[in-house]
Amino acid sequence: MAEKGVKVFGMWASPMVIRVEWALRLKGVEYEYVDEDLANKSADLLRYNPVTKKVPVLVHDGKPIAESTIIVEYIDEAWKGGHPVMPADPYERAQARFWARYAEDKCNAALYPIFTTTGEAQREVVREAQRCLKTLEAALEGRRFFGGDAVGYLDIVVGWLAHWLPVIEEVSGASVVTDEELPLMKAWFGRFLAVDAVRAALPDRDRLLAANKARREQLLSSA
Ligand SMILES: N[C@@H](CCC(=O)N[C@@H](CS)C(=O)NCC(=O)O)C(=O)O
Repeated sequence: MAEKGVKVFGMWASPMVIRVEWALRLKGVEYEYVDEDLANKSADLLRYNPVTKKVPVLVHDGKPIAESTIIVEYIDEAWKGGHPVMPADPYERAQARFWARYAEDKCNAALYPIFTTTGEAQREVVREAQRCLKTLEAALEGRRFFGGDAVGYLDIVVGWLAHWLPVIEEVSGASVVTDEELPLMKAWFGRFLAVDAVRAALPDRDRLLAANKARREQLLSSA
């Protein structure tokens, strides 16, 4: 008989895994969290996600689903009641997916090099990342959240920025999301992190800071 219940295979410092936890918490779904050592993946993870072998994986009544954004959409459809994640209107839904794709493809790619650069090279990378986030910020115009009056799909997809980016800024000495350059995004960081379901799943900041510091030192020394 298939295993019942909801399990999340994750890694505590992953900005992708937290999307799944946020969606489940917003829906009020109870789940078991399994933290993976990505250097030594469990047999369960490899069995549930033999294709990419990555986290997050959601296992619902024994059935596995991979890819964080796909999992978030699945959660919204599987638990229709409670907090709506996807916009009800098809056009709004398409817009949310468009911006999520833009953030994943363009902004994440623009942000990553901040972590691995220093000096003038880093300043140029920061300017490019700010241009990208400025474009994304347009989706916040006149709204409390990307989802409107409440947290929605796009908030969940880009929400990691609110907790992880200040850590990356501190570790790398760069300033990206400032009141001067990205005022709407900066204000949204505060509003998003104040939501109970969001706050409850955040990894400890000091632990995240230490892990990112060690990672940057390792990347810089092997460059
Ligand atoms: N596009 C995937 C990315 C997932 C991903 O990159 N997961 C990382 C942790 S943040 C991972 O499992 N890395 C281990 C590996 O690549 O083997 C998603 O959104 O779920």
